[in-house]
Amino acid sequence: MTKPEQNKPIVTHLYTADPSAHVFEGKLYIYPSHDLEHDEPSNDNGDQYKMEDYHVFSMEDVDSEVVDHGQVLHVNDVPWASRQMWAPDAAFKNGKYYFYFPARDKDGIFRIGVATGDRPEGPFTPEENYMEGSYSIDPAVFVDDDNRAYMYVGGLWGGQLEKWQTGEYVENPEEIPADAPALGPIFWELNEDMKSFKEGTKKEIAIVDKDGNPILAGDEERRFFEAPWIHKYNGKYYLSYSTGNTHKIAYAISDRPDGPFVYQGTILNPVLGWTTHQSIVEFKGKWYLFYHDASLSGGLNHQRSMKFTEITYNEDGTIQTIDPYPE
Ligand code: FUB
Repeated sequence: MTKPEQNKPIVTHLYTADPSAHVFEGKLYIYPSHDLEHDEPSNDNGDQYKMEDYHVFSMEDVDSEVVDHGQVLHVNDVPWASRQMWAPDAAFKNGKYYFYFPARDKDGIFRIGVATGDRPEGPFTPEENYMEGSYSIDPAVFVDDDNRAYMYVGGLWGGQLEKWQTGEYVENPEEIPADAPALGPIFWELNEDMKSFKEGTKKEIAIVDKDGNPILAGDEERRFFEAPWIHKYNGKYYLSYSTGNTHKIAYAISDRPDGPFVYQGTILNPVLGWTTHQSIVEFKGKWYLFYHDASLSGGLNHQRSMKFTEITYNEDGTIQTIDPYPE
């Protein structure tokens, strides 16, 4: 057990990444990826992220011990999955907890799976098949104030999002021109069962600038790459995401859960390590950013550690940019 400190790894006995934090039953629950230790080479396809299972963590308060609830799901428990259990999320609705996770199916295509449990810390029982129609990575599920639930997914490169532009999987798609709109995350409303998509709700989320023009594919400082996350603040929907190869956590705001979202700026400056991935949660009247970096492993991209820090809103609802390494 570890006592957490802001901007420091909060778990040191395992490598953890992509933390999705939620408040359930008055406690903070964190659903991260579990990075494995190995020294195989890295590539742009993300083959170095070879994760096989998930642990769930909880905190009674931001300065109380982080409890590891142990392994809640292993790839061998999931009939349709073959490898690479990447960034997960969880949701609560109608008395049940749902654990969402991406993994490659037996054909090597990333899909989104769901597992159900009665407790936030699991155990979770996976469905036989992946969610019908699902693809790509980094599921984030947002249950709105009116109890409607939405899923956002997507990641470029290893996350395969660009392979689905035609609606079908294309192994070697044409490169998207730099002056074309960037790909956005994919949105669906979930059915009441929380395991399937509501027909006719699928949509690519648009991220636009303040004049309403789409952020372009060549605008790598601002365009969506992976790690979509939605939170709601003062009635507005905030979409945060990683810009990937420019290593920022950026955000955009909308009046609607399905956008368009207007780009605002950077929440988190680049961290040590190639990837960056966040969640944002309100807990006991304060707002926190959960994120990861590779400092505990001395900079190994695939051996990351989750951290958190408080975030500050300006009066106009914008978020102050965070330096991950304050003096
Ligand atoms: O952890 C594997 C992948 O790295 C995640 O799915 C991405 O968001 C990136 O953090």
